[in-house]
Amino acid sequence: MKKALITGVLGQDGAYLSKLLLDKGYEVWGAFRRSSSLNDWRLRRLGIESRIKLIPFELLEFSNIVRVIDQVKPDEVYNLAAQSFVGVSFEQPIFTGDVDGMGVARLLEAIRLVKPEARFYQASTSEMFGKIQQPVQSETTPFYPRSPYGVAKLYAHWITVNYRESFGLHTTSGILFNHESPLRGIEFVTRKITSTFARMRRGEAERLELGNLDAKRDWGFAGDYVDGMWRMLQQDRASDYVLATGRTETVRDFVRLAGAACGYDLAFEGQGVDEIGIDRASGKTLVRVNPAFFRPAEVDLLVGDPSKAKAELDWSAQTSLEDLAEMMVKADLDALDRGEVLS
Ligand code: NDP
Ligand code: GDR
Repeated sequence: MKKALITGVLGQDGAYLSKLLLDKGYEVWGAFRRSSSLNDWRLRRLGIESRIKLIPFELLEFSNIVRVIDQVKPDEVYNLAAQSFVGVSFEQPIFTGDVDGMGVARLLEAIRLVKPEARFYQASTSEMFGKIQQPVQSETTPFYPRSPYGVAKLYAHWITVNYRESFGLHTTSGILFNHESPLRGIEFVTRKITSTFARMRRGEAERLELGNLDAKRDWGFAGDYVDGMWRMLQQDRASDYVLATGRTETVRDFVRLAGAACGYDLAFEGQGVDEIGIDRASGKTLVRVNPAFFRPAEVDLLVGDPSKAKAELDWSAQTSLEDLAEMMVKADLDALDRGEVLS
């Protein structure tokens, strides 16, 4: 039985990857950041909380990382832990750099010292492309990150490549474009949109306030993307791969799709901070722009080219954006109907 160590196991991807690996017969060790209460709602939602061996883990603490690697002796390590919110990284750049950048050096160094034959996956991101150098981004596109998060992740990407080239470790950097699901954190734009529309439908919210509606993202379903992570670590030779759908839409488009999935037919009027979204049936203004949600620097357009992953991993995204929006809205409505507070 193979042993996998998943850091960030209580996050969106950690939950889906745990389920995938358990279904494949792995022994799954879930490394989580200790807090006053265990926030394992995602594992419970997937019904897998009792099948994972949870182990406290902190990317800031080298001694803890060494002990965890020594105790688990994993065959595969998936490093999904991070301060993953781009907006927050502008307010917490040093912390973000320490966790998302140096944390990866700590983890790689611990693996090199204690279990160098373990295979390693690093959760890299399309945010590393940032200010667009090429209209479609692939593994060979130059990087130009636009946030402290993107900068920290770029360090993590290169240290992952460097440990492969310097020490012969089996290290892989998965450059993943945005992927969403009903388990997405509620501050990220897709889930903020679906959860707010669901709460509106149930009379719990009046309005959806957003920042930049023009940003374009390549959004896929997280359940598809964790399968790509696993496929990367099954390759004899480690390499780096983009996972993406190849389709890009604006935040406004996603608002329209999620609104439709919730029974709202939205028309947009006005421009910039004065733009509003009106429900055609009721005439009510449901969506407003709030400048507080704009970022100091924005990534305007992301669209990935997943052809290397298709050719070498036989991986492709399986879920359309329409289906994804519908799945997320439905899950939020169902959770409200069960009396849950959305988180
Ligand atoms: P989440 O934010 O849902 O999960 C990240 C997890 O990391 C959280 O459980 C968090 O713990 C944990 N964590 C944060 N800081 C530390 C720390 N110092 N030590 C240990 N654990 C820590 O992210 P996702 O699941 O969405 O993403 C997984 C990874 O993939 C992240 O690294 C993200 O940056 C990257 N990524 C995500 C993409 C996406 O679209 N989802 C796209 C590309 C890359 P806590 O619950 O305590 O906060
Ligand atoms: P992103 O995701 O920054 O791409 O990072 P997010 O959903 O936060 O933003 C996407 C785009 O939407 C715009 N936007 C808003 N964003 C949020 N969160 N809230 C708003 O109200 C809002 N209004 C408009 C943003 O400006 C942005 O352009 C995600 C994270 O999962 C990262 O960890 C990951 O690396 C990347 O995806 C790929």
